[in-house]
Amino acid sequence: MRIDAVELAVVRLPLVSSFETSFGRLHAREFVLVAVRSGGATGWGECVADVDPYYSSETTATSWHVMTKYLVPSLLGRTFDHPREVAEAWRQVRGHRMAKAALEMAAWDAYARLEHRPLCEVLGAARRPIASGVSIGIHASVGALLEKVERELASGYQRIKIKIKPGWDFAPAEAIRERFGNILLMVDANAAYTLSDAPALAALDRFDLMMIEQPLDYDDLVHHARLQTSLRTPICLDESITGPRVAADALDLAACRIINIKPGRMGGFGPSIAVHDLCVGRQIPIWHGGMLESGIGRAHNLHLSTLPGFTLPGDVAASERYFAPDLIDPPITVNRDGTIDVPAGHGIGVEPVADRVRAASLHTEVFQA
Ligand code: OSB
Ligand code: MG
Repeated sequence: MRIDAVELAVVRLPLVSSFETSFGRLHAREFVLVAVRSGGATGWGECVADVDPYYSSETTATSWHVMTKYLVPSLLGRTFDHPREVAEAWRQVRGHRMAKAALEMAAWDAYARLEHRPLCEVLGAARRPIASGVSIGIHASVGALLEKVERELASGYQRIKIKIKPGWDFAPAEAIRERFGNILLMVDANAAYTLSDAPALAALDRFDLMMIEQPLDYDDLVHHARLQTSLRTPICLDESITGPRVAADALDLAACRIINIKPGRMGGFGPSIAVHDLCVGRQIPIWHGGMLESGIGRAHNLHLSTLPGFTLPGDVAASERYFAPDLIDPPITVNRDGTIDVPAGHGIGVEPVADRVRAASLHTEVFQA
């Protein structure tokens, strides 16, 4: 495939309801939408970096800067046999994995469309229904949280994840267990604790949580390993796992027992498949995380989730939980049994609605080979 042109747009989409984590409250997503043109096909990508450098050091502005100044110029006019070779073009650029992932994933979509195949097949798997859970933000009261959990369970979602932080952990977990019994339940701290909080985290053991996600700092494998020795609940790492080497280190150190894969966090599908394969080889359960993506990123996530190692429900929920309307039409919906269908068709199987992209765009730029 030859990269003929790349179009970038900074798109702003308000969220249906604000989303609060231990690092702040989000009211909208503002991200770089990528179109890679190759031989008459267009592949789409969505950069998961946020406006603020809280989940990750990358931001919408840094992703724009690195894409326009370094990554796009090194792709234009180049020919690749396969999208897994694309990352080779920017080997010199350190970090900026979310920026790289948006372009790499758009290249995979373009390639799959040129081959007239669904993306999941090109990734090495086959279409299957994807088990879906939901990620529920920090609420103003336990009562409001319980109402939200009730609505999500009624929609069919297979597991509930709640965001926690010091002071919002034991009481919400206890209340959910009391009210909803033996549902699949987990918590995500987004790095809000330190090792000195080990007793408060061990107190959560009695709730039989599936896992506690990223309790400690994003770059702190050693303390996670220490913490895991004092917890019965498995630790799952999210922020910490930036690629296959860190994943192997984390497993060697026993810093986690479960890994969350987000292709944006790791630099694209290439490194995500490598982490998937590593975890399958070591019998480590994995699941697909989410970054409040529009339907474009959501479709990418569903295709990757078809790989056989993704055995736990993912944060891959329906469009209507996030945006009204989504950038794509028809939206992604959840089935009564809490699964989501991988979009049919070639590539990711969905297209953004041009008028909606135009209306949501703050800034666009076209780069021709
Ligand atoms: O830690 O998994 C996370 C959203 C933004 C940034 C980080 C995270 C999240 C979520 C939401 O938990 C997942 C989703 O519903 O897309
Ligand atoms: Mg997380």
